[in-house]
Amino acid sequence: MSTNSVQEKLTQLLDDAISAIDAADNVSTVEALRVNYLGKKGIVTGQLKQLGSLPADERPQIGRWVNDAKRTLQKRLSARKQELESAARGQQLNREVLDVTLPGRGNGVGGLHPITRTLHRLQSLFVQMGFETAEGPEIEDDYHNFGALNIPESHPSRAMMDTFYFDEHTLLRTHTSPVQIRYMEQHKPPLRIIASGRVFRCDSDLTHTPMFHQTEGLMVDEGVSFADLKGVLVHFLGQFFEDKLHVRFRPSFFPFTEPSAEVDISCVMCTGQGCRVCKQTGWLEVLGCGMVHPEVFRHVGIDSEKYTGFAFGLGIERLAMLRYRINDIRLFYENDLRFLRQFN
Ligand code: 2NM
Repeated sequence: MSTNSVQEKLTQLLDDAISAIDAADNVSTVEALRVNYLGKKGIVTGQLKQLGSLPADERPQIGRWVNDAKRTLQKRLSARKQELESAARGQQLNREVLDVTLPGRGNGVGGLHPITRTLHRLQSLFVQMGFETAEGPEIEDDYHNFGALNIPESHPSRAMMDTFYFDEHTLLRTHTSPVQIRYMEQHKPPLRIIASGRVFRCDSDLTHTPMFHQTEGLMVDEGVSFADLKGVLVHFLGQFFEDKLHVRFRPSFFPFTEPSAEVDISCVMCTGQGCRVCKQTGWLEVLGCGMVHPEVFRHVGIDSEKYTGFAFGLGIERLAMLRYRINDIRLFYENDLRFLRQFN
């Protein structure tokens, strides 16, 4: 073979190799080409091995060409490998891009439940009038929930239908009055307390849930009269609802007070004109009250010849519904954030 044709063959080999290297689109293809051309059994390596069989005068020239070709391929291979590696790195960096100037997600700020807000508002108003707060157990005995309050065995509120019983004498309190009973058992007059908390009744519809919240108030001293009761409640209702509102006392009956009354306010929705909420009467019933029955005082060891007292009870849910204009009591307990966020 003439040196010319050897040179042509090498040039052709180099051209093919370079096109293949340039066309390689990943590092492992480049590596495969390196093995194919420059590896131990590679094409260029084969050419070098054949040098020995060439005539001695052609060997240096052809040897130089083959070595040149080998170096050219080495450079080309490592350049292409670097190109591909840096392109891959660039792509990875693009994928992992992190814009540190973006605003954070922020911490959601919680808020108090509308029932809690209503309770706090109510407590603050009574504390301003000198009342202290008292608490008691949610699981009660029938004596503190009924007997001490002069509620007879036959009273409808004792019926299985309304009361959750654990056993014959143990139940979930149906009102917060047992807190007042326990307080009077342990304290001597003068007394001025409110008791708030969960109460339970077996009842559920648009306006009733089996658990709801009540606040009851109690004031006992020498000379406490129905006028004191009216003064405290009219002041409280005016403060609580802010608007100018009318208050009326209607005679009523409770086993634990005598006389007893129910208290209405002029409708906060229609200001007394008559609407669906007040059933066209212009009035809304908001609480029950009365002068503590001597029989209740007898049970707790307070001398009813010396002391008189008034008591009242109201539902927190009902006050919250009127204040925030909510028409379904169940919204309070569904924990729908769209509802709850409106009170923040
Ligand atoms: C009401 C209405 C009227 C009341 C009475 C007492 C106690 F313990 F002093 F006798 N606590 N709460 C009372 C009075 C509750 O709720 C509508």
